[in-house]
Amino acid sequence: MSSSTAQPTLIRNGRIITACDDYVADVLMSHGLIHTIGHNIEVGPDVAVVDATGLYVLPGGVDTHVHMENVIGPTITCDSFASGTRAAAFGGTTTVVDFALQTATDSVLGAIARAQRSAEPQVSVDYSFHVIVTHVDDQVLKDVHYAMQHEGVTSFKMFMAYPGVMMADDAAIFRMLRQVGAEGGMVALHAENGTVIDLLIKEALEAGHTSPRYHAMTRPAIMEGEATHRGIRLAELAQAPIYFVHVSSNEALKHVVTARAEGIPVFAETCPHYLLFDDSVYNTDDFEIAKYVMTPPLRKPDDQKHLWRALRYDDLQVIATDHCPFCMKEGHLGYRMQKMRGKDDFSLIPNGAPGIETRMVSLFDIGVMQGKLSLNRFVELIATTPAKLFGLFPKKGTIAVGSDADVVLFDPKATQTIRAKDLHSNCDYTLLEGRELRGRVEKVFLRGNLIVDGARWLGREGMGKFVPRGEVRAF
Ligand code: DUC
Ligand code: ZN
Ligand code: ZN
Repeated sequence: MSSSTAQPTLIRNGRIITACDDYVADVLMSHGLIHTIGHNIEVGPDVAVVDATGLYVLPGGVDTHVHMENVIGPTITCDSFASGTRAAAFGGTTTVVDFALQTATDSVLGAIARAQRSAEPQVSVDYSFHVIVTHVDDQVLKDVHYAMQHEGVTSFKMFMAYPGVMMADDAAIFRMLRQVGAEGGMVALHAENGTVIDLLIKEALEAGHTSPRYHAMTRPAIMEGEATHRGIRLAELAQAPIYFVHVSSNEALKHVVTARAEGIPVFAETCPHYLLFDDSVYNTDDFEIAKYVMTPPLRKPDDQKHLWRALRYDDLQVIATDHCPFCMKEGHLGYRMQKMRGKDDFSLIPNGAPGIETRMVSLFDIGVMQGKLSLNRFVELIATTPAKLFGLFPKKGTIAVGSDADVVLFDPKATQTIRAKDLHSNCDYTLLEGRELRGRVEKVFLRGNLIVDGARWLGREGMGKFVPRGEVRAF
């Protein structure tokens, strides 16, 4: 099944919601693209017709922060590109941007090639990569130039945390910002003061504090704030746009807000878990809370209040999942020593949690249904702006004539109870176990191909296409 062989399909009478539109119309999809939008479109018998009365017609979600088969320290995220992208599709996401890791022995271009080899035969939604750059020299900058000009990879992630593993120093980050910004791309930063955090971890362990709650206590929000401020100043000097991944706290956010008010092109995402949960989950020594060991950790209810405000008023522009799944159960699907690796030492728990399949529905429930986000803003945050910031728009992220026919039919009246056993990730838990949510993804089209139909999987491994990306569209 390829985009050109998908049967033309007419979606009849749905309520089309984009970042700026809200109206009832028909959508004709043909040759993988949105062909026509109008009223009472007439079609012949060769066109499949889907009645979408009472349903929302949304652009396929764009999730620009996911980790499939990512080697993180001594372990690997438990979703393959196959399981992770299938889960994405069931959650209404039709484009993902994963990561290609530059290792000490690998070049930037080698990292892209390696990630491509793993992803290509397996993915069932469209995809791209940010390259994680861990060291910078003249050759790396040449490769970055080549990747941007010839490989359609226009974003790069760098870490201010994890010294000795992923952390890049300020000069390296500055060099990348200067070059990538000048060429129209984006540097995404993980902002935490890594060396101070490592000291706090060492001191906690020396004091005999081994339980997962110390993960949160050794990664204080003020160190997220410090690094965010430093990253902004580096971007300002480099005259480059900058994007902060997984903003969790007001300590970080307040620097983003100030910088934006000063006219500095600073952009930022938060993730559903920072809106759904707070740090009260860490008030126990039970190892079960290793489920919530992600970086940054969950913060206070007051931080959530600030995140919601920023989402409404555009100080945060994206909600991405940071889907970074590790199993709790030893041996689940053959995965050994994932979260259990840190049973006696919280610093060994791999950092991350699943979430790729529940982003759209959980944000519809806690955002739209609870009156915190308009429908248009919801679409903007999960599809349109991530597509713009990472060079995918208008091919992805909206419903418009000529855009890819990536379309979700969403039932706003349905309810569902989330259970890990019903989800499609390899992960053996969901943070939302037992939670009742309003809204449900009913059908998902990828370039006009129906890949999800209720509980039925109609997609195919390898049908996802690599999407060469263009320049950042920040304004
Ligand atoms: N940062 C991420 O973005 N993902 C997983 C772990 C981390 O520290
Ligand atoms: Zn990170
Ligand atoms: Zn991540």
